[in-house]
Amino acid sequence: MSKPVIFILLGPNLNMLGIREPHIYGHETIQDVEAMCRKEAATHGFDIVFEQSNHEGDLVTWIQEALKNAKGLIINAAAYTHTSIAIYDALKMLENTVSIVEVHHSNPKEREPFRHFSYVEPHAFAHFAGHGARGYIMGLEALAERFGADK
Ligand code: CA2
Repeated sequence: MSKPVIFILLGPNLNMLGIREPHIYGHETIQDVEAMCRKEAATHGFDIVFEQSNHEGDLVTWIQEALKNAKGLIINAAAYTHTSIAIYDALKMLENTVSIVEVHHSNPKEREPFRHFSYVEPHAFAHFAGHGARGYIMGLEALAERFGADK
């Protein structure tokens, strides 16, 4: 039987992880994050698609692809979390089909007021914020637990 596919999508500026502002976003680079996710995914028998883009449309396209191919989707939409109706609409299409987890390295709710609202939040069954790169691992664990409960 084929392995469940999990999309892990990262939004704008997260390609700079580990290079700038490590006190906010942690010391791991995006390559480190991908390697951590691949290792964790393997322990749960998941295949992962790991993507980062600085462009809103790329994220929308990958969310649409997840509808065809994925069982779970972990998303850190970065600044688009707080602005993107396009991402809100795309995630809405996954409702009842793909399980969504929202991840943030920092905790946006404890930062500037403009970060307090999330267009991703209503679509996600689990949220991990303020745990740095470990948030993605927590997301994979949450998906594994959810799918285990499906059996
Ligand atoms: O805490 C998070 O993960 C955020 O999604 C990060 C976004 C921010 O707009 C959200 O409010 C919270 C910003 C991503 C910026 O990424 C950088 C990474 C390294 C260095 C500089 C920026």
